[in-house]
Amino acid sequence: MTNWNYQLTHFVLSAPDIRHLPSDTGIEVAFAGRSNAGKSSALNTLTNQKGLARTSKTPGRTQLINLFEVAEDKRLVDLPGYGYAEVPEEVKIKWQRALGEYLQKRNSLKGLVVLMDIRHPLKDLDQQMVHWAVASNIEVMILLTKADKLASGARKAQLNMVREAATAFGGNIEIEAFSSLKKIGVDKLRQKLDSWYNDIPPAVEEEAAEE
Ligand SMILES: Nc1nc2c(ncn2[C@@H]2O[C@H](COP(=O)(O)OP(=O)(O)O)[C@@H](O)[C@H]2O)c(=O)[nH]1
Ligand SMILES: [Mg+2]
Repeated sequence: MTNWNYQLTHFVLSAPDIRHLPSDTGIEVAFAGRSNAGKSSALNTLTNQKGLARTSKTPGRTQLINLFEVAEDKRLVDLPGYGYAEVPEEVKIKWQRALGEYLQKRNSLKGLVVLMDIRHPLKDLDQQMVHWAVASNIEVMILLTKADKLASGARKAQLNMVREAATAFGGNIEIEAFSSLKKIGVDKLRQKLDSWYNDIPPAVEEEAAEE
């Protein structure tokens, strides 16, 4: 199995919508989450590049789809954050539809990383994203971001709670605590991306052993 060098990731283009993405070949992994969930920070941490994906203290600023290349035909996609209160309802609905279409129709989309603030996980739109992905046979990893904001006991409790709740989605979803600030969960994320880019099928969940 190749261990991809995420440090070599470079920006390719920004697209106003999914129709403007480049050709649908190779393997694509998308990052999704509410505005301010820590998506851009996670991409910067993953790639060890401070300014690769812009981070902002003002939520909702990035309305473009940003596309990056890890290696030839291995892409990362930073989707616009959802759930930003000040975006007009009409725009929100349009974007949600486009997002659903992207998940359903993009052949190269292999995996979806859904980022949620560990203190406020599994909001409606987070759940919808995971549902869509599982229904479209796209593998999902959930990162509970800003894990540094919780003490280790509370962090584990949240992690267990979300792992328990996520069984309802089906589809063998890996869920990890993550912090860009404290570099928690970065190796887990890299391993998951490696497995997706190497096109390795997920481990089959074993039925409860007899003995
Ligand atoms: N404490 C802490 N703050 C973070 C972390 N990751 C991101 N943030 C902060 O959360 C805010 C939003 O981060 P950003 O990456 O721009 O979120 P995005 O909107 O999902 O791309 C910024 O103020 C970041 O500094 C983290 O791991 N720990
Ligand atoms: Mg961002």
